[in-house]
Amino acid sequence: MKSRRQFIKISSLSAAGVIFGGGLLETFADNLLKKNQSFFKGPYDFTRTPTYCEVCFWKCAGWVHKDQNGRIKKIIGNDDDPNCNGRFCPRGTGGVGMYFDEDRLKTPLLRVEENGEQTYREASWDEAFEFIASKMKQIKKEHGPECTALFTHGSGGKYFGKLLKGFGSNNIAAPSYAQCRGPREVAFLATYGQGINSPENTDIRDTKCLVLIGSHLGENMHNGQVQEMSDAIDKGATIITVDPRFSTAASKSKHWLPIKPSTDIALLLSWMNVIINEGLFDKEYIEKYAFGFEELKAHVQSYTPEWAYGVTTIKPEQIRETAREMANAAPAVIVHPGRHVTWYGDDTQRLRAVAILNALLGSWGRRGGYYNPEKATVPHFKLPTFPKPNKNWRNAMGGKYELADLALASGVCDASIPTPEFDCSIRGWIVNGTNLINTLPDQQKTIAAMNALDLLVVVDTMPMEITGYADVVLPECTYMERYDSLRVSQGREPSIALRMPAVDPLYNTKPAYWMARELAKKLDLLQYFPFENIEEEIDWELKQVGSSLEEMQRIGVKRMTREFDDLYFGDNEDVEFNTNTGKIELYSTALEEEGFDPMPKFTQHPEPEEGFYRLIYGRAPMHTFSRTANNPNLTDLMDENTVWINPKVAKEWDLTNDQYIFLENQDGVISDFQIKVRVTERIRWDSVYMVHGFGHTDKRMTRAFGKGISDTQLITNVMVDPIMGGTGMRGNFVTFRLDNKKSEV
Ligand SMILES: Nc1nc2c(c(=O)[nH]1)N[C@H]1C(S)=C(S)[C@@H](COP(=O)(O)OP(=O)(O)OC[C@H]3O[C@@H](n4cnc5c(=O)[nH]c(N)nc54)[C@H](O)[C@@H]3O)O[C@H]1N2
Ligand SMILES: Nc1nc2c(c(=O)[nH]1)N[C@H]1C(S)=C(S)[C@@H](COP(=O)(O)OP(=O)(O)OC[C@H]3O[C@@H](n4cnc5c(=O)[nH]c(N)nc54)[C@H](O)[C@@H]3O)O[C@H]1N2
Ligand code: SF4
Ligand SMILES: [Mo]
Repeated sequence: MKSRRQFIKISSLSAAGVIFGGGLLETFADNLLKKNQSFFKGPYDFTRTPTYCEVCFWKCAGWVHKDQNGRIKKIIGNDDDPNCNGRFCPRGTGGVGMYFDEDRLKTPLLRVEENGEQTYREASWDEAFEFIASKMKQIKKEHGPECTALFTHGSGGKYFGKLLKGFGSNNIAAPSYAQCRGPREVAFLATYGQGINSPENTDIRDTKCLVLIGSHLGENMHNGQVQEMSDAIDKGATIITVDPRFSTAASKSKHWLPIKPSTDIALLLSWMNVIINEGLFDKEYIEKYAFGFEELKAHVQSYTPEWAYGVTTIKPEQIRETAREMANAAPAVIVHPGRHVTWYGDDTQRLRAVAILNALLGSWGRRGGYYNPEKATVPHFKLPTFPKPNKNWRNAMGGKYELADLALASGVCDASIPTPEFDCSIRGWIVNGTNLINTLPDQQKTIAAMNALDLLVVVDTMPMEITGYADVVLPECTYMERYDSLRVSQGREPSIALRMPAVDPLYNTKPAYWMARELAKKLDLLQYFPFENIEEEIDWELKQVGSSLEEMQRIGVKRMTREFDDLYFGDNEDVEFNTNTGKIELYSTALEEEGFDPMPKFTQHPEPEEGFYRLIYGRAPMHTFSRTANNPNLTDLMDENTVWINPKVAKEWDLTNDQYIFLENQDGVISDFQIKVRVTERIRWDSVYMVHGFGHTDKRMTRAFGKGISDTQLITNVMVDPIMGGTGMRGNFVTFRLDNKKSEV
């Protein structure tokens, strides 16, 4: 028998720091040393310096360790950090590979034409900034400052955001909203008047029953959650996993419900049916806190387990048994809200169903359910008021997506494509730390938008696909080589963490803060960057909360005490929810006002035609999206994705393990590269599965180029959520091409 601990590889794989610290790193370090003699000089004589991880957005705080020569050896977790409890996940441990990656961007690049061909030439920082500033001024003059936009996913977004707001635009979007958790935030806001945010306020540590709908914790390596799930399992919690694939989480579950993809709302509604009709809901809680129970009760009557069986393929007994299991554990039960929830376009309604189910079980505000998080208040230095933009991307949306509480990356992209109906004329993009080509679905649309631009600036650390479309490429140094703004996390208790450079930046790379400030100088916007450098700004902020840069350099993480004693609701406590009715809205008045269903309904989605299979995707424990695909340490652990195919299907197609094939989608798009077949019972016969982030097309990434295939390339059908504009990406179907695609072209 495998020990349950084996699944959560965080603690054991952290020791992999030692493995990385051996041969591979050493070779890289020595090669670098030969090429770049100054690389371990610098003012930092600490042998360990604090940082927080930038490999994913859990932002674990840790220590970068160096040897006596000042060479980076490893990164390990900071014991005081509530996000990681001293343990990094494999990606965080392997993060040092981002620093050592010899394919990194090394110097600013400018697009030029040579002999009628477009190419890049190396440029000085001043030349690059001069070019950007003059283009931005031109856009401002011809179209208005609002015709610029920022796409960002990562620390630098704060500084470029300030620059853009100062310039006069609020088109600032991150893919972590409309391509990720947006529908969840809107659904929980509509229900509880409060979003989930990050890190999620799920009290997994103390739960007795955790229901995972798609959320593939264990492959989704969001650190604190995975650790808590492991602890909960050790304490005997029941795990129920709903997934068409036998995920790692499913393998640790008492119940695996291999649902037919796209039918989750049916299951959720029938669970409500059982819980209400069998009287298993939390009567006092519903009476005291909820609005619209009678309407909900009437609404779910037709959604019986027998009905749901026909839709979901999950047996009625299993639906009843799992519903009872949840109610037994209540209120210490979590129907997990998920994170990447943009699946089928009705995602806000699916997440509403999740939120309502939690309310019936009385888990919101209860130990083992959802706790009330707190965040430290760290004041920012008061800046002059930003100019008020006269328009933004929303003007191109014709009044749609009013309930989106953040900008849509896909919306800004759409608003950049001139159309006869509406020319929003966004003409300039700054793209910081997001590989839009692999991040936004419908690549052709992204490319069309970029082709219409007058200016495309890309700030990145690696020569990712997106850099190949830029007019100017600005190479950022990695997170181990820079300061960034303080990490101010929400949690059971508030905490702040510092990131400081462990070493000087390699090559001619610079931090985003410096870039934004230099650009501000050229655009006469220095009033928004009153501090000469980021250290001064951080020190000022820290002093407002009784700490200092000097203290944080020593401790890395500061845990604060909660201001309010309201982690959970008190017994029978009166609670005012931030909704129209002041109650938990089982029946949403806000959705009704906007013309949407006040309670979630099931709608049937298209199914694959004969010979096609639904394309579903997810994460691997050792990679983050496409950002780690060239990381020497992590490619060592996994260097390509595979396509999971059910044995029944493999037999029909005569496919065998490890065979390489092309995939073709419903719109005739054929993958650029081939993918290795993995025949496995762990996937339903109507779907195929792959890990997102592979199939890179830029040759400058020598380890990632041509390895595996890109799910994004095959996502041409986008199911847009009418409520908030999220881009549902799981309505795509693929078939197999066993021929050699190239010989046909
Ligand atoms: N290692 C690693 N961890 C990560 C990340 C990473 O890149 N690498 N990224 C982080 C980020 S930003 C996010 S948003 C999260 C995403 O991670 P989650 O929010 O946990 O995952 P999802 O993308 O919702 O779900 C992927 C799972 O959904 C299943 N699935 C597919 N279709 C359906 C369906 O119709 N119904 C059901 N019930 N299940 C279905 C797939 O089989 C797969 O197991 O992961 C985070 N953690
Ligand atoms: N097809 C498909 N699309 C998806 C998803 C999916 O599963 N499948 N997942 C969605 C989700 S949940 C999310 S959150 C988004 C994630 O979307 P992104 O965050 O855009 O994902 P990445 O592909 O990792 O792109 C990150 C980029 O940042 C660069 N980078 C890394 N470190 C730094 C740094 O320190 N500074 C700078 N300036 N750049 C840096 C990397 O080199 C890379 O180009 O994608 C969404 N899109
Ligand atoms: S979960 Fe892993 S990759 Fe994400 S921040 Fe933490 S250590 Fe880094
Ligand atoms: Mo995400």
